Formats: sequence, C-alpha cells, structure tokens
Amino acid sequence: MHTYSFPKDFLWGAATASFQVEGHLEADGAGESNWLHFCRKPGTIENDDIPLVGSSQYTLYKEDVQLMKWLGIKAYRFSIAWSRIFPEGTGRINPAGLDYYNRLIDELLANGIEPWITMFHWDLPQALEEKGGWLNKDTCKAFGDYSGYVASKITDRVKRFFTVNEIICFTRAGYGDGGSAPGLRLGRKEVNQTIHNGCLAHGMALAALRANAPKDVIVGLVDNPGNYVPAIETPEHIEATRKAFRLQNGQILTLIREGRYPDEVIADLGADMPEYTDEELKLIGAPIDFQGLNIYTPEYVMADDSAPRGYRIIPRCASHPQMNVEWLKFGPECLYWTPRHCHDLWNTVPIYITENGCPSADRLASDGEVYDTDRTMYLRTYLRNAQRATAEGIPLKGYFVWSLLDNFEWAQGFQKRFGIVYVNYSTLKRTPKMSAKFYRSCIAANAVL
Ligand code: PNW
Repeated sequence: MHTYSFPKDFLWGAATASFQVEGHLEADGAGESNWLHFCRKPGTIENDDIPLVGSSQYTLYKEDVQLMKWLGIKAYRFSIAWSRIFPEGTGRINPAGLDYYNRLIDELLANGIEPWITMFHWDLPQALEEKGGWLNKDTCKAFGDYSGYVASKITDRVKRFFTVNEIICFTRAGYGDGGSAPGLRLGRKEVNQTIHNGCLAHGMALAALRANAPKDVIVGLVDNPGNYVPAIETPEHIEATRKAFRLQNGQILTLIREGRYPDEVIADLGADMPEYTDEELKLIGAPIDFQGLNIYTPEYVMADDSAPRGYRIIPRCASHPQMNVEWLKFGPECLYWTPRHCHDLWNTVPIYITENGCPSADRLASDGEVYDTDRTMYLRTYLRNAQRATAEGIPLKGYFVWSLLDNFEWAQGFQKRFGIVYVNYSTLKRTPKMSAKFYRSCIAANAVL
C-alpha cells in the first residue's frame, strides 16, 4: 500500500484540444476557424507560428492512441473542431469532418480508452465570428444545433461530453484583452455580454445533447475558475475563502451552478451587467452530471472583517515561484481547494480535474531523453493535493493531465511545451519525457509516487 493511494475506480486520463494538436486544419473540406484567421495576421502569435501541421494528430492518431495505451490512461479528453463538421458554422454539413472523429473514436475504443469529448475548445467557425461571434446570441443557438447533430451521430459510442472549455478564455481574453481570437478590445458591458453568451452556449448545448442522446450519456462542462486558497487553514480563513471563490467566479461557475447571478455580482457590475432573460437562466442553470475543472495556479485569501465582503485576496509576492510561463505561479494546494469549494458550496456531483500541467523548457538530452524535472515535481506535488481531496471524501473522480503531447499553445505558439510527450516539430517524432514515465508509474500504482 502506498502513502498517497487513490480510490480503486479513479479515472486517469490525458487531454488535448483540436486546434492545438490536430494540424491539417483545412483538410477534407474543413472551414476556417477564428483561431486560424487570427493566426494568419502577422505579429499576433509568437514567432508567427501557425499549427497547419503542428503535432499532426489528424494523421498520427493511431500512434498517439498507442502512446495512451503505453501510459495506461483509461480516458482521452479531446475536442471536436466545429468548422470541420459545419464549415460555415451552420447549415451545410461536411461528412468528411465527422469521419475523422469516427476514426479516432473507434481507434480509442478498440484500445480500451474512453473518449471524453469537448464540443468547443475555442475554435469558432470564422463565418460565425464575422456575424459577431460570442457577442451574438445566434452563435449560442448555432452551437446547440451543432452539438445536437454531433450527438445524434456518435452517442452510440461516446458517453461523456463537455459542452465548452473555459468560458473566460474564449470571451474576455478574445473580446476584452485582445490576446486571443478574435483579438478585440471591447468595453466592459460588451465583454460581460460575451461571458454571459458563453454560459448560454453551454446551456443550449446541454439541452441539445440531452435531447439527442440516450440516457446513459452524461454531460458537464469544463471551467477554469479562479482557485482561491486559504493562506491559513483555520475555519475563519476557510469560510472567507469559500466566499471569495463563490463571488469572484460569480459570472460563470456560480451562475451555472446556482442558475442566477449572485446579488453582489449584480451590484458590482451595475450598468455593465449583460442583457439576459429568465428563460436563459433556466437553460444556464440546468443540472449538469459532472463538473470539469482546469486547475493550474492559486490565489491566496485571508479573512478580513474590515473588507467589504469579509475577505482579502493577497497579492502574490515578487519572489513567488512560477513555472516556465508568467501566469503559472506554483501552488499545488489549489488542486485540493477548488474541488473542495465546489463540493462545499453546491450539490455533490462527480468532479474531474480536466486539465493540470505546466510548460517546461524541454530539450532532448544527448541520450535522446527529455528530463523535465520541474514538470515531474509539479505533477507530484499537485497530485498529492488531488489525493488529499479523495482521502477526505470529496467526490473527485478523475484527473486528466494537460497535455498528452506538446502542442500549439495559442498566442505563445510552439514556444511553450505542455506535453508529457515531446514532439519534434520537424520530424513529428514523439518521445515520452521523464514526466510521462512518472505519470505511467503513478497510474500503474494508482498512487502518487
Ligand atoms: C488552458 N491563464 O488555457 C486551455 O484549456 C488549454 O487549451 C491551454 O493550452 C492550457 O490551459 C495551458 O495554458 C489557459 O492565463 C490559458 O490563467 C491561460 C490561463 C489559464 C488557462
């Protein structure tokens, strides 16, 4: 028996996303996505990288499934590129696009790996972007239609669905901060509208999946809430931190789990509140079967009676260690606290960590291996916090590492490598890193080693 063992049925997995790993973005009749359009503007992406070939899972999926088998993962989380199925986002269907996903699904199942599918991981058909993208509620409706259509074609074999991935990243980052597609810098009210519409898209896809799938299909979403960690584990600080978690995530996760905007959020946003109806809130707040959480980095909180809401978010000090990218501060406790807050605040649904990982400055050593010591340390310490959650009875049922293999890290292009498997982008050769061997051993032992 190991010190840090997981429950017997704990689900070990790995995650990727269509735009980041597939390559061959316009093959077999696929339409252009807003991300491809964005990448084509010189100066937007580091090094002007474009994943037209990238890691090429589109052609190498069989090899990648063998890698998954070697790792011992039981589930593979990947996304479907909407514009492969509906090149213009709505209307005309491109059957060749669905054929690719059918090949991948069948290959996974033949190798004993469950497909866990994200319906939208940021690559919006460019035709819809040109009609306003996530500012336009017609996009939500189109997303529901696409999701329902795909469900009607694959739910004989696929039983696990996520509607959307990380609403804040495809809305605020794309329409407010400008660093993601479509690269706009709109005002606060409009940005809040895109966030609301992202939640509505989730609700509409949830309804469409339920309507088009047999009863054994389960549906959730993937969110990346702010991860609030009590600086000190006493009841007083824990309670303040739970409050921070609920309010700071009020426009997305709390809205979806409670079906309404918290009063404090309505007060804080004031005139910048988005437009919405009660009917929309019903769709948004409909029960989900499980909660996917992407967790990377913590925010620390202390109770403070003199603060308006009773908590204070503590700015991280300048020497706080970070992984190999600015935004990713090291803080393994968040892998325990975010599932714990979700469990404490809302009804108990199974929780899955749908992404966790870090980018390392990976290099092939002279012996042909990749010694990613920082990633191995990161995964070990974070996984111990996931194990703590399971040991305390929090319904954390599985963990997907981000990512199976090196891929296109959005605006940072190919410069940031998040894979546990190294990809040589010239030869497309895959080399499992030290962290992959570590992860494989943990899976075999069902414990953190
Ligand atoms: C997630 N942040 O994005 C995405 O789901 C993945 O596609 C991505 O490759 C992965 O995490 C690693 O970045 C995030 O700035 C990007 O806090 C940035 C942040 C969070 C998540």
